[in-house]
Amino acid sequence: MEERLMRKLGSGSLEFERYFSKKALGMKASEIRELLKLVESSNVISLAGGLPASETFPVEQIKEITKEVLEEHADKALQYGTTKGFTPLRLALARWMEKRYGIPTSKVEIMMVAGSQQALDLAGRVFINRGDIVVVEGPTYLAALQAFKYYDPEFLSIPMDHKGMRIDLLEEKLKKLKAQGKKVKFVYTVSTFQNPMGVTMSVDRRKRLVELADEYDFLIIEDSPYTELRYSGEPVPPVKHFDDTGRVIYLGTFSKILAPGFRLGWIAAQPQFIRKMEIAKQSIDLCANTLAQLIAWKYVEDGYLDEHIPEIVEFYKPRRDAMLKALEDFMPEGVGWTKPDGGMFIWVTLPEGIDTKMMLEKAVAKGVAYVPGEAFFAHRDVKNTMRLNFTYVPEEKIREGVKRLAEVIEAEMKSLGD
Ligand code: PMP
Ligand code: G9A
Repeated sequence: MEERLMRKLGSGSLEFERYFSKKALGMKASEIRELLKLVESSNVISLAGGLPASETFPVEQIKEITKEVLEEHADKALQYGTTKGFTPLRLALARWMEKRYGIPTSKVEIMMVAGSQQALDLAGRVFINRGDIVVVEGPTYLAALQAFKYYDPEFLSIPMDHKGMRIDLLEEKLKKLKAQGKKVKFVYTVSTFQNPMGVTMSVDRRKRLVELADEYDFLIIEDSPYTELRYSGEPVPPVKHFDDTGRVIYLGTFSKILAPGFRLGWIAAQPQFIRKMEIAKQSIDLCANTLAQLIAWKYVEDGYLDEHIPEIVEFYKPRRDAMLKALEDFMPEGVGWTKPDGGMFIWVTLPEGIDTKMMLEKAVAKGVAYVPGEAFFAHRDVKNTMRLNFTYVPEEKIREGVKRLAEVIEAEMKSLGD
């Protein structure tokens, strides 16, 4: 038996590649997901994956709510549901959008999805024709690039600074494109505590982006998983708050305010957009996990979410501070980094000439991992940056991890100078 299994798992006699579609052959693995495999199985301090701390998962509340849901609503919680999602949850989220972000929202504008990652794929499906111009931040969330890429857009990457996407540069590009008779299909932005940089788009830029969308006729996909994780500074309204025409498609998720294992997120958008994405979702998974939806409904409706957010913030703030302090204490001259008011990431820029992808192996050998910045750029044309996560490991480990990393960087800088 064993022998047969080994034969099947081994290279065997099939030439597997020739069975794949052209699309499948073009798919590339996510660097983050691959790195997760590596650090799961070793003693490396991982500053790589964007994982929430498991200590923040509200286990007791989840137990309590699950019991209640199963005792009182098992018929719905264990049954198939509509593709758009469980109506009382959609209603609760519509109220949440209004109360929290000042965005008047009706339940017909909300659809539940299997994490905002699924929403990114749905956006690709319903909006992107081959060759359409999709604007992304440079750098941007790499799994958004992965999701959109499947639909063959042409990426236009707009540089970032500490106030988010350079909207002035976007405007220049839009003018040029218009002169060539071309249009942008949508702009994708992680507007608040961006992944990977941690920066937040300023209010002025948010307003201008919406004005430009009206003027140049494009959509905006605002992906906002980190908005509630603010450790300092004043809240900033979502881009969608400034949208009167329905051009902004807002993506929310329970991954960072409840637990990512629920695989539950939502899309808030014009009913016409929701309807098309609903049809696209039908063939993918029929509906989002209903048990998860009913638990999330109680979690929002009964006020647990409001109570839990300040607890998460209190838990992560010292971790953010510990990373900033360690960077300050250990990094050599010539290394720069962002100073985020929230979220999960800090972005580090090394001197030109250092290739962080090449350096990763040395860092892992010294017991620390990060995500090389290259994969966050649509055209993979920037080599000297990296993303560090500060939510997953405790303060002492963050400090030790940054110390190890600083040593690796210092050695790399020396060898570059030699
Ligand atoms: N968008 C961004 C910007 C993210 O950082 C993440 C998760 N790291 C996602 C989407 C996907 O999140 P989920 O599917 O868990 O909601
Ligand atoms: O792929 C995951 O596990 C989600 C994390 C995303 C990230 O690290 O940006």
